[in-house]
Amino acid sequence: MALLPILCYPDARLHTVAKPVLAVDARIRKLIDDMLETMYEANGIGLAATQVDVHERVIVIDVSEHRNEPLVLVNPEVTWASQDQQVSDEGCLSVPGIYDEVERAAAIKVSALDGEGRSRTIEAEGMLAVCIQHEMDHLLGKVFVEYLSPLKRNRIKTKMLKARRETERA
Ligand code: K1U
Ligand code: ZN
Repeated sequence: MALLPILCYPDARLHTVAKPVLAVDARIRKLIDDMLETMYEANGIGLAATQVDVHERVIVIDVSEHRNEPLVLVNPEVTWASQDQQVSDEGCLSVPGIYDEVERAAAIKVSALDGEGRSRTIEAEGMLAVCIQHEMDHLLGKVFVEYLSPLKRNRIKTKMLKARRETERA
């Protein structure tokens, strides 16, 4: 397994639309293993392939208390979303240190392949529903800060660029 570098906002590569996975083969299984290791090491509850600069439809999630229930979704598609919305605080490993409220469907049904290429259907609500929608946005090239006002987004962009310059100087 290997730790993968995570792209940081603002980075044009985060806006790439991911392509469907054609086969869950050894290459994709290695990507999944590396993404899980990277997510756990970063203390995240999810990670999309886009964030590690791989533009294929793969996400990994673990919202369990003991961090021992990995969920792998390959080629995920939302088949149903509730009319009910919920507002939650979101963060993103690609936008470190920034948390803000986003409104999303409260419950969803998703079809996907698992890490072995088997079809499965997931019914999600609460944090799992939030996380799946956040990660699926990444696969469409969308970062959660795009739900915020242009003023907030520009402040975040400026803060991230300043932090990047300071890291480069150190
Ligand atoms: O970068 C990512 O896509 C992972 C992201 C997932 C996520 C967190 C919160 C709401 C929606 C999606 C994270 O794991 S950020 C770090 C984190 O563990 C966290 C942050 C805020 C609330 C809960 C967890
Ligand atoms: Zn994210």
